Amino acid sequence: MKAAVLTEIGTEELELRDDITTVPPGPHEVKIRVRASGICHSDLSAMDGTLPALAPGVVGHEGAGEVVEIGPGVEHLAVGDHVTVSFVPPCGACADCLRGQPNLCAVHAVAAFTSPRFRHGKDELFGYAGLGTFAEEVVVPAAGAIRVDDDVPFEIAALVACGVLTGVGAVLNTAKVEPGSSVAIIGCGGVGISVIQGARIAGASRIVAVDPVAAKRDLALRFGATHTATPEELDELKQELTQGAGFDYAIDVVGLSTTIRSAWDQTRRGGTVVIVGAGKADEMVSFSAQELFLHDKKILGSFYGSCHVHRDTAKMIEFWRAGMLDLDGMISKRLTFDDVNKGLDVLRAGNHDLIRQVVTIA
Ligand code: CXF
Ligand code: ZN
Repeated sequence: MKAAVLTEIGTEELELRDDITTVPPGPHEVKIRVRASGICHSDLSAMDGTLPALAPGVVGHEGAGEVVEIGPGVEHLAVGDHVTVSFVPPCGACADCLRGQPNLCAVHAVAAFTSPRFRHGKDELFGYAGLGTFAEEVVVPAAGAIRVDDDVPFEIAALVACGVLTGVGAVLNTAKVEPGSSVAIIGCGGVGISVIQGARIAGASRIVAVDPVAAKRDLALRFGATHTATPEELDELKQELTQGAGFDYAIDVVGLSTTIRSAWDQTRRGGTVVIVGAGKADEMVSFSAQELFLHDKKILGSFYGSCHVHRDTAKMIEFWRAGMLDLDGMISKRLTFDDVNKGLDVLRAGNHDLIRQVVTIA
């Protein structure tokens, strides 16, 4: 089958091969025919070493498709089911799952991340984040295949699997934004736009979209932002909208020390700073000991939108059906498998007006 292979960390171009196979589905695993996969910034971060990844491997982690084979012991899925795939399949029984934080479940995620999922002749390949959705088929833990209704287009379902759960989840689950509040969002890519939509769903009255790229600020307005600013203009807007006090919430969707520090600076005393951006392991951010206690701000990390993936995938689809979440509008471009590298290049360039590029696979 076809698969886009990262031969080595640091390589910019994926090798498009047509002679890759998956491992066979083992107990409690399923094989999925991938139909669509979003190109997420974390795929680039895997390729350039910003986020941990193993090579050689197949990249892609925001996908949806159809169940084609069921391993022993799988009861809740059948061949033909439409599913999204999750990079954190909740085991349902570990301490994280039991305390209600299934987004932190390491049981399947670590195993899937570190054990080969594909083969090329005698060589074994990993699947990025335990997935590898830039391939015609993937084998995943059954707990990480999330059923969606047959009428949901695969492209729409794919977006939910990473960016939408991460962004909308950060607002509803992590920050628990209250109606009438003010929210600043720093970074307006696919996840940032999802945060903006989440803020609108939560009933925020002022939604400030911050991005250096004019085209992205314009897009943000279409998805619910009430105001926009470049990073340089943000202080003045804070002054104008909050009399200098700061926003109730500031959400970083970039993951740089400068943007995280800016999120802190833009938040009012007693407000909430949320870190969604997937930053580097050695990128350090400074806060003074005094400001940390004096300002009574809450700093919340948000991994995978603090989501309960089964509950919240269904919830995102309901928001979409109700016209509350514009997912169709987030798909800026449909690419074929052969254009995966082009899509990655466009995302790498950064100064574009695309929200999500979706690769339609088969
Ligand atoms: C990432 C986080 C690290 C594993 C892959 C997915 N999140 C969003 O892209
Ligand atoms: Zn992602």
